[in-house]
Amino acid sequence: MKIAAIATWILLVAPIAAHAHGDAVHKKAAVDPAKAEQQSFGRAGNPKAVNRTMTITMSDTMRFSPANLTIKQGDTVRIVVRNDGKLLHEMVLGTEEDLAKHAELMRKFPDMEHDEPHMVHVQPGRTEVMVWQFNRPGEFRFACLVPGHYEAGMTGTITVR
Ligand SMILES: [Cu+2]
Repeated sequence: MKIAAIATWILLVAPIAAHAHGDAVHKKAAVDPAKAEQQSFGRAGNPKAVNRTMTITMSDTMRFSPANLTIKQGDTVRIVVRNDGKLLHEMVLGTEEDLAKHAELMRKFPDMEHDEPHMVHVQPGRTEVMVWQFNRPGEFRFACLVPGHYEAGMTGTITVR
């Protein structure tokens, strides 16, 4: 079961991650919104269509602030993610199930690198931005998947309605 999950990860996600690494992390805005992959929790947003900006801070107490977001369905949100800590943190959007699986992989492969439109890795003292369109209603999550952080409770909720 676990091996199958890893095999699935390697087959489906690794090529995408490798491809994404061809671009610099800071080029997230270069995602063509028309070709953005639809996820259950939304899709990469068009930076020109942003109608809301939110700032989320991350700290070494393993918390996001704010940790609970409510978003109107259809909004394209510029999410400004600031790392106030001294450790690397990241913000990854997803469903609870996606994030739990991903966290498990990160524990097994701590050096695994990945970059996709629904995540930002933020060095200490830095700020990164992602643009996401929440075009599907539901209850979603975000989390920091640096090994140990998710387990320490570094998660938040997103309600889209
Ligand atoms: Cu973290």
